[in-house]
Amino acid sequence: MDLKKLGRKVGKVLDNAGVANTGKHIREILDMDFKRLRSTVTKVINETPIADIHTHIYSEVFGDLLLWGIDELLTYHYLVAELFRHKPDLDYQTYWNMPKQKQAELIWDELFVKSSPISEATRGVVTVLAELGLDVRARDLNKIRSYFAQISTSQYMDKVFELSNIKYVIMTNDPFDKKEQSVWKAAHTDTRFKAALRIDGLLNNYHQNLPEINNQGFKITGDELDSIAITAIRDFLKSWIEKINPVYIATSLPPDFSIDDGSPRSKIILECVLPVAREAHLPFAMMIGVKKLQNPALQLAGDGVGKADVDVVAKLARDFPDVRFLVTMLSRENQHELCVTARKFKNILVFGCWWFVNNPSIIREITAERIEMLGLTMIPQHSDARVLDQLIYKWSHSRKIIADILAKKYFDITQSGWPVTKADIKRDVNRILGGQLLL
Ligand code: HDL
Ligand code: ZN
Repeated sequence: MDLKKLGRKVGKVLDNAGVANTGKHIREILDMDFKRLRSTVTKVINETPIADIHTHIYSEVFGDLLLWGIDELLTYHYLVAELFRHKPDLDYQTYWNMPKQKQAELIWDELFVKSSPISEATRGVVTVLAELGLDVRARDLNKIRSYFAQISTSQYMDKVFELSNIKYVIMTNDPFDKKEQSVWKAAHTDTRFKAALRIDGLLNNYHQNLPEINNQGFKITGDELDSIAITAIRDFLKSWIEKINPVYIATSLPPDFSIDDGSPRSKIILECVLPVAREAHLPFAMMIGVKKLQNPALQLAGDGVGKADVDVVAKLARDFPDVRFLVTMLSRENQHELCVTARKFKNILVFGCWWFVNNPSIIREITAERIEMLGLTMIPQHSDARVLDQLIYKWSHSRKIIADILAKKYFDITQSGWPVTKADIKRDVNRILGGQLLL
């Protein structure tokens, strides 16, 4: 007898025996075939307000650091890279010298009119326009522009947060960015935006940013990382933690990142960042595997990817058991090893499908192996949105994939008779996507 029939029989017997509700419960559970189960998981995921733990968007108070609207969507660096593949004869500097509107028109023409927008980044623009309810059949960019021209920044921000059902986003805040510095002098009150202290400038460009550290009042003379410098850098970090109240401290790191190479980066991580993070009870987020400016002519679009040594993550987690490490890696080849390493160290929290692995085919693979190895102790996704509107598509695309994988995993256990109720699914989804794991 198949499981469903058995479940109905058992349910009836229990009903007749007056065992309150159990029969109904069992029938409800066993009746949840995969389609029903998936639609329940999808509904729960869509209804769960998401904590988006890594983005490059800003609240309104940050002024023109906040990017939004169709021309910003079209000139997103992912699409710039794709434009040059469509127009290899286009000179890089000619493009960079164009006004943004002209850049957007060129990208629209090449990637959306003369070709089908089926790459993940072009598809994303189509998803945004569809979810805004815009008619794109005419493929008329100026008609689309007219929608954005008639809505204010704050109205649009409310709309984007509503459509994408985001609880809050965590920004990427750079202590070396002059524009940001002026903002932090005033109060910053939009609770939909939390801060992250991004210290690439300190770790990956220390000597270049030494003057700025001095300008901010943390006196370091000479290039040596002596005790005075170490103290000054700790104070620099503490002052920014005080100023912006970050959820975590973060940095990106190259594929060849090593912690025992005696470099300024290693010394600053070991003697400044981790002791300050421990004292402030802040996680340290390492985003590992980016080859900065592999093609400098592409500027922001010029970064590449490389396989990194996951042993460095294990060593740091082992040597600093009282510091929490958020880790995401850029190379698809690093994902399985990172999951295994996270099984060895409880202070590693794996998160997101970052950048070049933020594509449906790879999100699917990574999310399945993370659930299989880490269960519900990982954060499956962040958006990495650079343009406000991208919250809509990055989460619409990822929610569908995560719902499908989760449904399959729930279905597997229901097939073995394990009860999975809507309450279970809500609890689990809120845990991995609602920000609980970061608390
Ligand atoms: O270092 C990072 O945070 C990366 O996400 C880069 O900002 C990258 O340019 C990006 O936007 N990736 O999606
Ligand atoms: Zn990012």
